[in-house]
Amino acid sequence: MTMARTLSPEALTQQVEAIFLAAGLSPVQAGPVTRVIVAGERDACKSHGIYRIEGCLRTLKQGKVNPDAVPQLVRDETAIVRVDARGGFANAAFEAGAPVLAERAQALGLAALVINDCTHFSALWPEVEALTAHGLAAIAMCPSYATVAPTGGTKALMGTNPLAFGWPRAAHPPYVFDFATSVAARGEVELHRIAGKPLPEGWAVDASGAPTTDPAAALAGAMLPFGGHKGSAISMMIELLAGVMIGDMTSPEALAFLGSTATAPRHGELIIAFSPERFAAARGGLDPARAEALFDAVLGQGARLPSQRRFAARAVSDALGIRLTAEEVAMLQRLRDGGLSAVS
Ligand code: NDP
Ligand code: PYC
Repeated sequence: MTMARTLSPEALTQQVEAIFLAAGLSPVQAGPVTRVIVAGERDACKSHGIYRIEGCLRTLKQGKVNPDAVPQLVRDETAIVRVDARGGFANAAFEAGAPVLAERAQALGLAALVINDCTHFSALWPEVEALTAHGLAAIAMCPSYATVAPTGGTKALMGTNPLAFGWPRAAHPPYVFDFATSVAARGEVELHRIAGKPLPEGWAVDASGAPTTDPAAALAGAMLPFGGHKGSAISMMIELLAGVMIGDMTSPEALAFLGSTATAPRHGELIIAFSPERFAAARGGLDPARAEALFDAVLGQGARLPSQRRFAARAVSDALGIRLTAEEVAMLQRLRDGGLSAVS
């Protein structure tokens, strides 16, 4: 019988990378994909942790991702850094472009990284967090595939379109938020379906447009935007900036291209980095204490900062290891032993 286990982040990294390499991902692709999945599991972000391995393998099995892609960086002296992911996962493309994005943002005050032609399944907080480590503020966004109805409508049009923001802090972990512009990530709906749990009300409508708490009916219907018309508009902004503007697929186009939501979506991503020092230079320079006063005021009311739960989970994982359920241990074993043939 398989038992629950606790693994160090390093041990889990080895296991996950071995699964991807054995399944045929090149080291260029397997390393960054493994890093983002293990970071999600370590930080208790279950909707983008090891549960995503099977979806990545399915995407590979169905030939929807290029396992050998070597991201191609196009660098000039402008503020726009471009990486052609060449049909590989976004994570390798981000790792290829991030150092140049950081250097450009520090030199120019702001710069953007455009990733084109990537397969995207992951959380965005690792990316904005990586940029805060360079002393930069950052915004990241991408479309997905059409699974979310606009407010007032009932048919899937936009994606769950994540939006992440990071702000660097000298003496604390950065201020980071990262959320789907749907009420929750689609991965959360999947996890409710797998656990046999109903959804909270207000998350989704079924295929006929009626409200539903049944995860399967929600997956066949449409999710709803967060915050009504406001989330709906932000989601559309992401379609425009990180789809139309960067010359890549919008969520309905990504769904039409793939034909289903069974594999990870193919589209682009936009990441914008800002140098707070450069912006503040003409106004007497940056005073980070003013940002800290805002954060303290939040905490002073008994509220918490976004990512506070995540950083606390990370501290526990780093000190005590990552706790995996018996089902999760069995899933890793099944994928390690069976490779692509273990994936439906
Ligand atoms: P959540 O609603 O779980 O969390 C959103 C953010 O809000 C987090 O930064 C979280 O911090 C913070 N937060 C939650 N509760 C509070 C609170 N009470 N006070 C202050 N802050 C709070 O995320 P979603 O389900 O919307 O998204 C999950 C992930 O899915 C994201 O990482 C996103 O990037 C990813 N995603 C990826 C997509 C893709 O196409 N690649 C598509 C859609 C989503 P904390 O983590 O500390 O709880
Ligand atoms: O959880 O909504 C989601 C999602 C879509 C693509 C990757 N994650």
